[in-house]
Amino acid sequence: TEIAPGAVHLPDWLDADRQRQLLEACRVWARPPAGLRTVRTPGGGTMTSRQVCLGWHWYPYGYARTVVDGDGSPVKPFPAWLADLGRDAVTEALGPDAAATAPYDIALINFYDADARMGMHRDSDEKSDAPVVSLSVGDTCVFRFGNTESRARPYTDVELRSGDLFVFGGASRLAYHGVPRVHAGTAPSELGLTGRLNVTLRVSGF
Ligand code: MD5
Ligand code: FE
Repeated sequence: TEIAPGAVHLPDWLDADRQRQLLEACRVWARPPAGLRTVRTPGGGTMTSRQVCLGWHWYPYGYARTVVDGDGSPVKPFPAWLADLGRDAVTEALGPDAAATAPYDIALINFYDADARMGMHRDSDEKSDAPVVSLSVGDTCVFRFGNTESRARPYTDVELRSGDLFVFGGASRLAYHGVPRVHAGTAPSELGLTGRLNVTLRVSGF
């Protein structure tokens, strides 16, 4: 389903086995060093999702090769199979021309518990304008897709469920977006996950 130009939602894109595999990989990546951390913003705020990065480390607001705002460790490597997954996702959602970018080399992985939210923001710290690939596992959330002008209306609320793929390219790449709520207890029970996991794949352009 095209939600806006360049913004395509493919429900149930990862089958149960691939959701389990992605979750298991995230559990390993979450371990220290350079594991799951709480992100603090320059204004003194705290993000309510917790994050781990692969390839490049994101901090508010830039990228580094070490966990500059955490334990200082080198960032974990970005595996080749995630680059393949990113390219396959863009090919299916937007076609081969959109997928002909530099290889995917960043993963930002956010864990949301029942109370976590993500405020309206734009992803503008990457130098490449390649589409962002979003994969969801676990609890269903409300994803708010906004406009490129401001955090305010108009926006469209979409439910993202376990296994869903969302690709944000073209005119939607710099749209404001956020996660106003997570529906606790909606994860497929066989995953054994309390909360929501979102994996975003990006091209740095660095
Ligand atoms: C999430 N994560 O559901 C979302 C999915 C993040 C983040 O926002 O920064 O980790 S990715 C949503 C996204 C990325 C790039 C562009 C747009 C949406 N967009 O144009 O709406 O945890
Ligand atoms: Fe974002």
